[in-house]
Parts: sequence; C-alpha cells; structure tokens
Amino acid sequence: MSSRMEAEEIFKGLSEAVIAYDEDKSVEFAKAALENDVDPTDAILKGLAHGMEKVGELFDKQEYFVPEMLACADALNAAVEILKPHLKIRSEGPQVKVVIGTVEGDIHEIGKNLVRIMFDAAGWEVYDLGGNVKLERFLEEQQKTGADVVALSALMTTSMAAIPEIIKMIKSAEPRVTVMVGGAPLSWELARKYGADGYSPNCGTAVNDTLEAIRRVREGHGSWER
Ligand code: B12
Repeated sequence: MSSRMEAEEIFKGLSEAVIAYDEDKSVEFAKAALENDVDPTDAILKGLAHGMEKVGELFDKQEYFVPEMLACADALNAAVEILKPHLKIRSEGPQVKVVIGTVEGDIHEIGKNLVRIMFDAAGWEVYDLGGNVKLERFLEEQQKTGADVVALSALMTTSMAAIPEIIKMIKSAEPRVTVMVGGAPLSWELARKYGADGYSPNCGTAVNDTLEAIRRVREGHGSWER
C-alpha cells in the first residue's frame, strides 16, 4: 500500500479489519496510518476501537460469539503493536505512578490495555495487575509501590458494582490516592456517584483527565464538577 491515503480511508480499513478479524489487514492499515502521518491515537480510537464497538453490536445480534470476539481482539492487538511506539503524548507533566487493572469477575482487558499504553507513552510508571483482579489487590499493590493513582476498568454492568467497594477500601486507607475509573458501562455521573476522583471516556483523554483528577485530589477538592 504505497499510494497516499486519506485518514478516513485508513480508519475505515482498520475498523473493517477488526470486524473481519483479519490480522494481516489490520497490520497493513496500521502501517499505512504511519506512512500517511495519521495520528496513532486517532487510528486506535476512530479505527480499531470503533471496529470493536461494531463487534459488540454483532455479538448482541448473535451473529458473533466468543471465538469471533477473541479473533477480533487479536486483529486489534496486532495493529496496536505497530502503532504503540509512535504514540505522541505530552511528557513534560509530573512523573506519575499508576496501578491499573480490570476488576474482579471481568476479564475484558482491551480497553484497559489501551489506557495503559497511553500512560506508558506519557512516561509514567505503570503497574498492570491484568484482568479479573481481586478487590483487595488494588490497595495492596498501591501500598507496595506507593502509586499516586489507582485506575479501575470495568466492562460489565455486573462487575462495575465492585468499584464503590474498592474505592471505599482505598480511600479509608490512603485518602491521598487518586482513583480513576473507566470502561463502556461507566459515565461521569456513575464515576462521581461511586466516589471516584475522575473518569475518562476513552484512552485518548485518559492522561489529561488523570492529571486533572490528581490536581483535584492534591488541592483537596473532594467533589468534582463536569
Ligand atoms: C471483546 C469483548 C470480549 C472479549 C474480551 C477480550 C479481552 N481480552 O479483553 C471476550 C471474548 C473474552 C469477551 C468475553 C465476555 N464478554 Co465481552 N465483550 C467484548 C466487546 C465486544 C468489546 C469490548 C472491547 O474490547 N471494546 C473496545 C475497547 C477499546 O473499548 P473499552 O473497553 O470500552 O475501553 C475504552 C474506554 O471504555 C476507556 N476505558 C476502559 N477502561 C478504562 C479504565 C480507565 C481507568 C479509564 C480512565 C478509561 C478506560 O478507554 C478505552 C479505550 O478508549 C464488548 C461490547 C462492547 N461494546 O463493549 C463485549 C461485552 C463487554 N461482553 C459482554 C459479555 C456478556 C461477555 C461474556 C459474559 C460472554 C460469554 N457469554 O462468555 C464474557 C465475559 C467473561 C467475563 N467474566 O469477563 C457484554 C457485557 C454485558 C454486561 N453485563 O454489561 C458486552 C457489553 C457485549 C454485549 N453487548 O452483551 N468479551
């Protein structure tokens, strides 16, 4: 693919490659994104993540099942590997240590991994606990590492119910730690209701939203407005 391509064409190619679980095509379009100076964060959000959203719809319609979703995830991950080294994130901000993981009962890790990649790209020190993380592990890891932030991901309405409990655990032991939450079923409203210090709707905004949340906690503003 050597000719110039429009960004929109590349987003469409990436999205279609994820839906068709075509790893060769997703890698080819990820390379095309780099060759055509498309912002890698846009390629992830408007291409790959957009494709994954459509996969969710196919799952809802029972056209796709777990094996297809896994194959789609492989196509997404293969493209992310190509784009990852080229992410441009402002790095003049403070050094931040983050513990991140997907909550207990929930094995969805794609979104959490993308957020982790953005934190890595910002030069932050990241402790990734993976998926299906027992509630008390978040606090344990924070205390072990002295992390400034604990970032919780949940993709299911059932698993997200664990979030307020984890936040209570962290805040009663370490009130100065910033807790960020995210994942498809969450929202600004729910995040606030659960007692989180911040929320971010996607990986493209996660670094800035986390910095803002840290500032709010350090300045002692318990609640936050949106
Ligand atoms: C891929 C997928 C899977 C894959 C996951 C592969 C993997 N390694 O992660 C597999 C096949 C394993 C899977 C399994 C299951 N899945 Co599934 N899955 C999905 C799907 C299609 C996409 C999720 C995804 O990766 N999205 C793409 C990423 C990029 O988006 P994202 O996760 O939202 O993350 C972004 C933001 O939310 C944000 N973000 C995410 N986390 C965080 C954290 C922080 C701190 C911040 C700031 C931001 C942030 O940034 C991310 C990047 O921009 C969704 C449908 C959907 N629309 O969400 C269903 C979905 C989540 N799955 C669902 C279900 C039911 C299941 C299964 C129970 C199916 C089954 N019968 O076995 C199992 C669950 C097992 C378990 N206990 O966890 C349901 C959940 C329903 C509910 N209860 O709420 C969904 C919604 C599908 C549906 N419509 O029914 N699944």
